[in-house]
Amino acid sequence: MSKRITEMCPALNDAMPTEYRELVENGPWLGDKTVKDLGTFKELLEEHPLCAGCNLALSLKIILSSLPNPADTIIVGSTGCSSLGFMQVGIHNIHSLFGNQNAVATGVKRVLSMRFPDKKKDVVVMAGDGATADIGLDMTIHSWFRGEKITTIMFDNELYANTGGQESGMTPAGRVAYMAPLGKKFPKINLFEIAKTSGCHYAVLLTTANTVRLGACVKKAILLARDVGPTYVQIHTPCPTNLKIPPEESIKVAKDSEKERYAFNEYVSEAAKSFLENTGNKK
Ligand SMILES: Cc1ncc(C[n+]2csc(CCOP(=O)(O)OP(=O)(O)O)c2C)c(N)n1
Ligand SMILES: [Mg+2]
Repeated sequence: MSKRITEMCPALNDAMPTEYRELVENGPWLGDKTVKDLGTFKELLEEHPLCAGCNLALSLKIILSSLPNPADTIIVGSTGCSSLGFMQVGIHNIHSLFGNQNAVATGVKRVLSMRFPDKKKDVVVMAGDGATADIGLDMTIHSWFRGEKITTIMFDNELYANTGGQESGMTPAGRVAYMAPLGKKFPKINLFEIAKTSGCHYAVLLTTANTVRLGACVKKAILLARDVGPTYVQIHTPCPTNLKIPPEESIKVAKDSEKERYAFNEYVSEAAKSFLENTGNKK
């Protein structure tokens, strides 16, 4: 909830691991970091146990490097591949029961608003497609209906990767997976359109193909959630392990998908537009 929790007792300074000292002294705390600053500061997530070539891991690193105020950000995660990375993330994060992430985030946001009325605390949900659009759909949509000021980020690898490859509502029609050998019988859910009609003030569809744009959109989504209302970021994160993509080709797969069926699409509500205009953030 604040960088003070990360800071160490000066007497223990010499005893702390170098990694930790670097995070405290040169983490993304100062200034408004962007993807372009990567390499100049200590990242909130460096090593992680996700598979080689994982687009979700790449997105996670980009997102964590684009938080407008990491020291006052709380991430609410859910079970799935992304949850394996959160143990190594250097800011507050909560692992909620699978599917409950937007309900938990609602509670966290409301309590923080009461406890720190004069501070801006960002609550960001990060979860897979199964958690967001299948088992947690009720929690996701109802947080949007209620106008909760939280950002929901979905890592859309288009299946339940962590449990071995079952189909989800976000799996495209016809897709065969390790545990869905007959192929998906109906089309992919259009959660982007649902977000637009369920009270989100900002919704964006994108891939890992353009990391600078991904970082900028995440930042915008979090800033709009602070002051205007719910926001939604849907990132296509093709899974090399389940989709049998050679790790070195996984970015190419994301790039191709952006050209074909996962084209960049951004929705900004009228209220969000005027907020951006008034705050000079239009660009
Ligand atoms: C309440 C509950 N139901 C089911 C599970 C089993 N489970 C763990 S991970 C997972 C799949 C997650 O899929 P997704 O949200 O798409 O994330 P991914 O692993 O693809 O990143 C499931 C069903 C669970 N842990 N808890
Ligand atoms: Mg998934």
